[in-house]
Amino acid sequence: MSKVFIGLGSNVGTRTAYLMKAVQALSTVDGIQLKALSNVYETAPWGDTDQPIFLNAALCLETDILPEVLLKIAKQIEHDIGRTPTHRWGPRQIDIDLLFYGNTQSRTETLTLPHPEILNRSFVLVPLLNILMEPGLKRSLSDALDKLPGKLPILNHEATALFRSVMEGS
Ligand code: PH2
Ligand code: MG
Ligand code: MG
Repeated sequence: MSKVFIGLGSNVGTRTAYLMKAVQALSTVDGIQLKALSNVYETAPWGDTDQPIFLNAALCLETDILPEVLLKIAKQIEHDIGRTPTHRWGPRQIDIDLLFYGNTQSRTETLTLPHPEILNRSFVLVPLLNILMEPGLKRSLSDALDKLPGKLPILNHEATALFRSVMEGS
């Protein structure tokens, strides 16, 4: 089994509900076991800054499903939840990104692992640091976070409680 870390984001509509739907959908895929859910944060839009504030979170799962297949599953879930296409870095109902897939390092046309932008984005680093257990990696990600400019993600208590309730009874 590989340990996989996934980043979630939403900045359109019922943001918390979209994040929860993504967790629900991923965790009910055959061969996926949900292991951990991060807190949920309000984050300033990055890239295209002229768009609504995001909610971002991260999760950890275990699976034997291969990375490219998992990516397809994630894209299908985005579609099923109702993601409508916009421009690059534009607003979205739900974004499901593969951050780490075990220790896999790979680069294909569709997928780069680990995700190439992890160290540049506080909206990825902060939730990821919530659920990462590996001390060496935690330290390098914290160091990267310390060097980033801009506002830090802000914990959203209400969204976090709702989001984490998806794991109860599973
Ligand atoms: N996703 C993007 C572009 N910009 N900004 C924040 N704060 N959070 C995101 O998830 C995000 C973004 C493209 O994936
Ligand atoms: Mg993304
Ligand atoms: Mg994406």
